[in-house]
Amino acid sequence: MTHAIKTDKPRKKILLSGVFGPFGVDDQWGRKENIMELFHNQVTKAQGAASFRFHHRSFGLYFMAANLKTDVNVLDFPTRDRFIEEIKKGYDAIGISFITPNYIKAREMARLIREHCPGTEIILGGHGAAIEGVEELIECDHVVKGEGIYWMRQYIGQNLLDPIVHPAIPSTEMQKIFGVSVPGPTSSLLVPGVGCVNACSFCSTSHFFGKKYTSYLGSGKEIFNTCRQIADARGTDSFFVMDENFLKDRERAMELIDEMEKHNRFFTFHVFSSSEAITAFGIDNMVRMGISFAWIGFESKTDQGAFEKNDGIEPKELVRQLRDAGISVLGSGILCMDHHTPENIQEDIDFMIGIEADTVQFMLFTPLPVTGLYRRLQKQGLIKEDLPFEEWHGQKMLNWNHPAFPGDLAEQTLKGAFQREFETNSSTIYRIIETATRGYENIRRKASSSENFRVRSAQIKERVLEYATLLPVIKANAVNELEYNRAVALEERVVALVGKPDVKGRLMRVGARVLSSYWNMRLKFKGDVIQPKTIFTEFKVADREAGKSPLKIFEVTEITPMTSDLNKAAFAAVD
Ligand code: B12
Ligand code: SF4
Repeated sequence: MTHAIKTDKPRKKILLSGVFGPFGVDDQWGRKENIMELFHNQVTKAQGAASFRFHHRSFGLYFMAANLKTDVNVLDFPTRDRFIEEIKKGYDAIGISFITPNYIKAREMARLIREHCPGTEIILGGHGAAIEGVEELIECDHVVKGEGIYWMRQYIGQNLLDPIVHPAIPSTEMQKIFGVSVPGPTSSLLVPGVGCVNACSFCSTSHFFGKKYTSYLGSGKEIFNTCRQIADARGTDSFFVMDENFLKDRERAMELIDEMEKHNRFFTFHVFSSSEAITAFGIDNMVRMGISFAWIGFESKTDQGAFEKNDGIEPKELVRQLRDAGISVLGSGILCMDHHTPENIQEDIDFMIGIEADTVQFMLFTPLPVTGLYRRLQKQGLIKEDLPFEEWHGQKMLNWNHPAFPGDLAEQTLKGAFQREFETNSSTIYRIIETATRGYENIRRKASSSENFRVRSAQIKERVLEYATLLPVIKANAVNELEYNRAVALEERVVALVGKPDVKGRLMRVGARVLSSYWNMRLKFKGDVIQPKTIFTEFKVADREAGKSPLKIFEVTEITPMTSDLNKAAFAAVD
């Protein structure tokens, strides 16, 4: 079913598409747990109206499109009908990006392409491409198991060493809490690279990218220059960094701080990073870098030996120090690992609750194709080979036979963990305001030590003022008396710190109350499913040459040579 890559073809017209919606509903193509939202899917899902409701684009598609010198259209969040309409326009090749739980949608899309446009080549990419034997299971011409930009360049016959360009795109399309939109432009996306060298056995991204890191932005200077251009184009200095372990490359991170200090331009960042990388980098440096949010995998207390990254680290203390510095923490924990039983699992749930992060992600231990965990459980004959891939999303049932968690016990345990975390630690938004308040109380004392700390102190104060608008809404929607009392006390603390709200602040509070009442009605009568809007973007070579790109794209100033084996491996991924 597959053909070899040809590199000598003239320019091709290409469509890159994400899978079709609706998302997060039970139908023949998907499941209601498979929500197209990061927080509501797997983090704040138990928090009702207080849950964070954010939509993220399929970033990889825009990245590839921006880096190809050929006409590429990107179709994000289509409906099935919209996808059919688009493919009928005629393309030389259509790339489908999908993850494992969306396998059946990708298969249907490939079938539709063969039915409506038999001459079009089909390229499968994204994490779903790692499914064993996918080339036989889904109609296709190429399967890209790994990094996509260099593969696509080779596919269209483009020079692989052309500079990498970074598109200026928002990290989120919709960003609401209690039905209230977060004011101002949403943070911009920054993709410094893909993959992680730590290779934790369950980790899809590390294994998919060959347990290596492929950088697109290889130096702190490149990151700074890219940020500066994107920030000027989008009007926000805040970035969501899509990099599995951003602080792992300490040298690059330190150089970024130097560049910001040298140019007096102080961006802020939301990052993913592991405990050992954070500890090596240091919390003071995180403040200097402007990190306001860190996603950390603490995974498990009772199986610490399995995660070298957490060796010798005291999670609760690390979280306390980060929050004291105004850095919100998302702690991630895994449930239903091999050694868990209904009796001992509570110790890990209590551990994750006890670290007192701003928010917690609980995930079921889910072996996904290509990971070490998958291979181990496969050898042991434990993978549920007959469980449809739609169920392989880690938020309901286990995709492997765990003797201690039969039936729906895993699901019940997961639900209970989220609920207990919420009731014990209160809503995530309450905690984020508390972190900002704590951070400002502490960092302002260092404000006179350098220009960087002065700016960071002012930025954290801004956050306190902005988020505190939601305190009356938090009180009105408190999950229990504990949260109500905490919100009252925090409001007093905020007033003592930054003063009473001015007229604008008071009006914003009234507005937030009105919007949240409307939001509660919406949830009650219409349910909580929100579909992302279809986004269609044309990247035309002629437009780009005339400086009229639909999205501003920026050439990274220095080219990162394509030296890693991983990049080379990407080209060997067909046939
Ligand atoms: C952003 C994100 C989301 C967004 C989705 C946005 C969207 N529009 O699809 C949200 C938050 C909604 C989301 C939800 C879910 N996600 Co998600 N998500 C991510 C995340 C954090 C980043 C993806 C990203 O943009 N990376 C940066 C870009 C540049 O990389 P990339 O997408 O991998 O693309 C590169 C290559 O894969 C390749 N490529 C990708 N597509 C294509 C297509 C073609 C044609 C080609 C040639 C190449 C190619 O080229 C790109 C450049 O190198 C990843 C983890 C990660 N760090 O990657 C998880 C991840 C992709 N998600 C995952 C999962 C499981 C889910 C959920 C089921 C929730 C969950 N339980 O975790 C839901 C499913 C939602 C749904 N209905 O589909 C898994 C997939 C596992 C797997 N093996 O399939 C990942 C890997 C997380 C993990 N470690 O488990 N997710
Ligand atoms: S540290 Fe995080 S990103 Fe890196 S391999 Fe482990 S789980 Fe994956």
